Amino acid sequence: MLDTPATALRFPRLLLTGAAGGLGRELRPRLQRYCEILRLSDVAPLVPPQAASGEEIRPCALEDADAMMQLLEGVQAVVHLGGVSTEQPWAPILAANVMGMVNLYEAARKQGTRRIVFASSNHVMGFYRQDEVVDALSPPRPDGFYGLSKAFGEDVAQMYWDRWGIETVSVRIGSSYPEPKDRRMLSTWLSYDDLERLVVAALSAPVVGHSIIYGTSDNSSSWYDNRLARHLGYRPRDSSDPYRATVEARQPHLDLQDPATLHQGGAFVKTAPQG
Ligand code: NAI
Ligand code: 15L
Repeated sequence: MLDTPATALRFPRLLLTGAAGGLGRELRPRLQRYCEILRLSDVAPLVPPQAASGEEIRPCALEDADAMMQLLEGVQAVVHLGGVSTEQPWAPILAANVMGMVNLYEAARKQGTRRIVFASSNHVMGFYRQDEVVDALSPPRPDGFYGLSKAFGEDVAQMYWDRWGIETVSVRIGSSYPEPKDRRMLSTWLSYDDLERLVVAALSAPVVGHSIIYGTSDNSSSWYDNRLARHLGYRPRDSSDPYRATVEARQPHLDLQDPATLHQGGAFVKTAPQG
């Protein structure tokens, strides 16, 4: 949690989807400072399950269009974390990440919601090699059904900006955990404090249209060029660098014949459940 709020921003009602998940649980207490009412939603039970002061809890499945329409009522902005977050068979990805995105944006359009922060993923770009640098204009190269669904989600965001003026920041999150777990995450790591800084920057920048930004901390090694997202004003303050020696000692040898070592998506490039 940041010592002081990153901005004076305060929405009357902000919706957080995926509130029961790893990042949702982390952002739940952090986002309360940026709104009068934080509406929390997920299909899974929240932890803790009861609403604190200034919170509303609205369980909802992303693929349920009617329920999503109700969920967006009275909401000015959304932090959309909900959905399948790993490589899975197509059916659950189709429901949560494909149908769910269209349901979210249709509801936003009809309920007058103006801005969405979409938790996209580095796996939109997973088949780029680790010796390549990508930016917001590089063509997507998804590494599986999951990455494909996030690429679709970004297209949904673009279409709703072009046709309906709903603003989105698609954040291609790297790896957001308490600390980097392996050599790859030295390049993809996003601390929780920087996650908060990035989400708040995405919510508070005056003009975003549909912007794409890579969500990482200020890591010395990186495959991402965020120069096209400078208007968001995101300044990471953490870095994977202090963890480098420990992580390298834990994983001293890399198999350069392994597609997971060569590609930005890591193990996701070879994890592809079918069906
Ligand atoms: P998570 O899997 O812990 O949380 C996702 C939440 O979405 C879960 O609580 C789940 O119950 C909910 N959900 C799944 N299907 C649903 C459905 N059909 N209807 C309603 N809710 C549903 O994932 P995590 O780590 O918290 O990530 C949050 C978001 O950020 C996800 O969209 C993920 O794809 C994205 N992301 C996360 C990264 C990370 O490093 N944690 C990296 C890149 C992207
Ligand atoms: C993601 O998109 C996943 O949601 C998360 O579980 C991590 O695996 C992350 O990417 C990553 O690439 O490390």
